[in-house]
Amino acid sequence: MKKALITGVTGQDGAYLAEFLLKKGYEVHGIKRRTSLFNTARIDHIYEDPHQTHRNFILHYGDMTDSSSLVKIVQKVQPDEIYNLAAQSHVAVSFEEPEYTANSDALGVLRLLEAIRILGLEKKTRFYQASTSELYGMVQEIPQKETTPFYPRSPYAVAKMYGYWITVNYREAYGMYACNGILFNHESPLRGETFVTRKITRGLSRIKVGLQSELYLGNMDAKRDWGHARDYIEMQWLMLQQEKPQDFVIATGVQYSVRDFVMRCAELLEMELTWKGSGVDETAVDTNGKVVIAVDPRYFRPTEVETLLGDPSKAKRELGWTPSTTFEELVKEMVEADYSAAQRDALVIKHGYKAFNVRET
Ligand code: NDP
Ligand code: GDR
Repeated sequence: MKKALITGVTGQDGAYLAEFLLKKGYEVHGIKRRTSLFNTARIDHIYEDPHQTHRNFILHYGDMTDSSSLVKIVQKVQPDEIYNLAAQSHVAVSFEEPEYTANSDALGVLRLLEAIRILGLEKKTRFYQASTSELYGMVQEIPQKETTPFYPRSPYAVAKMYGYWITVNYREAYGMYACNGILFNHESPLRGETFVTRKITRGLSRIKVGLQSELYLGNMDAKRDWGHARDYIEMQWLMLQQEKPQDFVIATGVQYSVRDFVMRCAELLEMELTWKGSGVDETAVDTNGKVVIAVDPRYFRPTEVETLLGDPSKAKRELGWTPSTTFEELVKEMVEADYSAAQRDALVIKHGYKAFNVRET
């Protein structure tokens, strides 16, 4: 039975990947942080009671900023594969917490690679690094592929650039099977509520059922290449099953703006929106003239990534991979999940109970 260790197992991708690997027959180990409230909502459905004698899904406390915890876990698990998904993954937050972001997203990668090396597992343990399209930042070529030069535009992207190169360096220096997946944005109903897609599907759903009055957004014209997380985690696994380690761009090759995402979502919720004004004064109003969406400059970033479009032809050619979920299907799945949650919250409130998940993002 193969053993996999996933850092960031409580996150969007970690949850999908853990479920996927369990189905493939792996013994799956995950690293979770100590938090003051439960942080395992995304993996509760696959959780196994630690009092059982045999388990295929095992969680360990650890942190990317703490070498000793990482070394101990890698030593104990002796994994065949490590998927390094843990990161402070919010680009805007990285401007607020640049040092912590560098510690977890850059040095964290080094700590894990060193754990493999110190324990003499270079020939046994294969390593996947969650790299990102944010590396392209101020784009130097359209579409972006594996050979496109990087130009990071945030503390997050700069930290991830270190993670990318240290992975390449350990592959070349120590012959480790280590590779980067350069993944473009991927979303799902499990996406964190403060990323723009989920913020829109959740916010408009709550407005539709009367739980919220307005939704505030930042740059409406940013363009992204959005895929479904479920499709992308399969690629993370595939990358570790090849003869030789290589880096791959994973994307759909199709681009939409934040505004396109809003309009598709509104259409599904049967909300008719009209845009008014421009720049920081831009709003979207409903058929009664009531403001539903307003631009709030607090969501602008000091340096923005305006446009990203990936070229996944290497992954198609060499791994036989094509994404199976279209943009339309992605938005629909996310809207259905958030609309149903909003309806549930509205019902609970109507019957005199306080819904627990009412905070605006
Ligand atoms: P999430 O933000 O949903 O999950 C991040 C995970 O990392 C969570 O489990 C989080 O724990 C954990 N984590 C954060 N900091 C630490 C730390 N210091 N020590 C241990 N664990 C930590 O991200 P995604 O699932 O969306 O993304 C997975 C990875 O892929 C990330 O590295 C991200 O940067 C990268 N990526 C994501 C893309 C996307 O579009 N989703 C695209 C390209 C790259 P907790 O639950 O406790 O917060
Ligand atoms: P991104 O995702 O920065 O691409 O990073 P996010 O959804 O945060 O932003 C996408 C674009 O939307 C614009 N935007 C807003 N963003 C947020 N979060 N909130 C808003 O209100 C808002 N309004 C407009 C942003 O300015 C941006 O242009 C994600 C993360 O998952 C990273 O970890 C990952 O590496 C990259 O995708 C690929």
